[in-house]
Amino acid sequence: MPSVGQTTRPFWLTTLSKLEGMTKPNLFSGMQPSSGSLHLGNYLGALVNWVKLQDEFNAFYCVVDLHAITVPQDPAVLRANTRLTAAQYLAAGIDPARSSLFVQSHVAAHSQLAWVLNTITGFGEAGRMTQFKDKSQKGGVESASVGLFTYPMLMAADILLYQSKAVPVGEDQRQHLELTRDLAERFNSRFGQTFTIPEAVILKETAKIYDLQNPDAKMSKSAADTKGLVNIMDDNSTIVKKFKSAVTDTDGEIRFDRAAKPGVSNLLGIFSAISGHTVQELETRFAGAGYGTLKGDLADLVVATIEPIRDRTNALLADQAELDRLLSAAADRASEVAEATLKQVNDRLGLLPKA
Ligand code: ATP
Ligand code: LTN
Repeated sequence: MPSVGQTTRPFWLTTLSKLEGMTKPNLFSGMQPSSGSLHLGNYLGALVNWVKLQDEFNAFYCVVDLHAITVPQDPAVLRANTRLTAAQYLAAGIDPARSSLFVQSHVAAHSQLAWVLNTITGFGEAGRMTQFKDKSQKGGVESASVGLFTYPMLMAADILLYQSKAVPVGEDQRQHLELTRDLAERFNSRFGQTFTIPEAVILKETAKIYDLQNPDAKMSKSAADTKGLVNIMDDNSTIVKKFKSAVTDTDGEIRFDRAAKPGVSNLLGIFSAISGHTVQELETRFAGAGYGTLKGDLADLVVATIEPIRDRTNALLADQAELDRLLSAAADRASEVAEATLKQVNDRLGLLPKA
C-alpha cells in the first residue's frame, strides 16, 4: 500500500484512471465556508490542483459547512459565505458539468456516517490530532466544542462516502488523511470490505503558503491579523499593498532558504507556483535585484491571476437562483453515491433496515 501524502500525484492514480476508461476513479475534497474569501494558500495549495484533477477523476467538491459550525458562526454570514465559497470554486475553474460541486449539509449521509465513524475512533486517537490541539488552544480547551473534537471523523465520512481514491489537500491535512485511512481499514477488517482506502494528493511546491507578515506560520483564514493574508476577494490595491509590506530580512539577497530566509522563500514559492518557473530560474532572474523589485513583480502577477477570478465570482453571485439550482442538482447526484455507501455500512453494522 503506498504511503499517505505523496509529494506529487502517485503514478498509479494516473495509470488507474487511464485503465478504467469510462468509469473514472472518484475524488473528494472540501473547503470550509469560514471566511468572506478564500486566500492565496487555499487557491495555490488546493484549488489549482482541484481544477487540474477534473480531467482524470470523477470529482466531488464540497463546501463543508458542517465543519465550519465547529467554531462559533453567525448564521447570516455562514449562509452568505457558503454561496461565496461555491462561487469561488466555480470562478477558479471547477466545471459543474464534469464535477459535483455541492454543500455538505445538503447530503444528510455525511452526518450519519460521521456518527458511525465516531463509534470506531479511539478517544486518544482523536486527541492526537494537531489541528484540534491548535484550534482548541486558541479559545481555551474547556470552551472548545465536542464538534471540533470530532471534526476529523466528519472529514473521514466526507471522503469515505464517495469511495474516493484521491483526496487533494494541503500539507496541513496529512494527519487527517492518515486517520481516515486507519478508520477505513478498521471498518473493513471488522465488518467486511466496504470502503476504498483513499490517498492524499499533496503537491510539494505549493503544499504550504505562508503568511506574508509572519512567514513561519501558514497563511490562514483565521489569522488574527489580516495584513499578511492575501484574499481572492481583496481589491487590487490591497493586494499590492500587502505584498509591498511583506516581511523579508536584512541580507538583501534573493535566494531560497526556508530556515534562514522564510519571508523571501515564501515570496519565491508563490512566484514559482503561479508562473510555473522553478525557484532556481527565479533566483537567476532576480540576481542582484532588490526585494522591492521581487515584491512589485510578484504583486503584479498575483493581481493578474486573481482579478479575473474575483470578477467571475461577483458575476456568479449576481445570479443567486442559478447558483442555488446548480448546487441543488449536484447534491442530488452526490446523494445517490453517498446513500449507496451508507446503506452498505448500516447493513454491515447490523442496523435493522426500515421495513
Ligand atoms: P483555517 O486556517 O481557518 O483553518 P484554512 O485557511 O486552513 O482555514 P481550510 O478551509 O481549512 O482553510 O482549507 C482549505 C484547503 O486549503 C485545504 O486543502 C488546506 O490544506 C488548504 N490550505 C489552507 N491553507 C493553506 C496554505 N497556507 N497553504 C497551502 N494550502 C492551504
Ligand atoms: N479539513 C479540511 C476541509 C475538509 C476536507 C474534507 C478536505 C473537510 N472535509 C474532505 C478534504 C476532504 C481542511 O481543509 N481544513
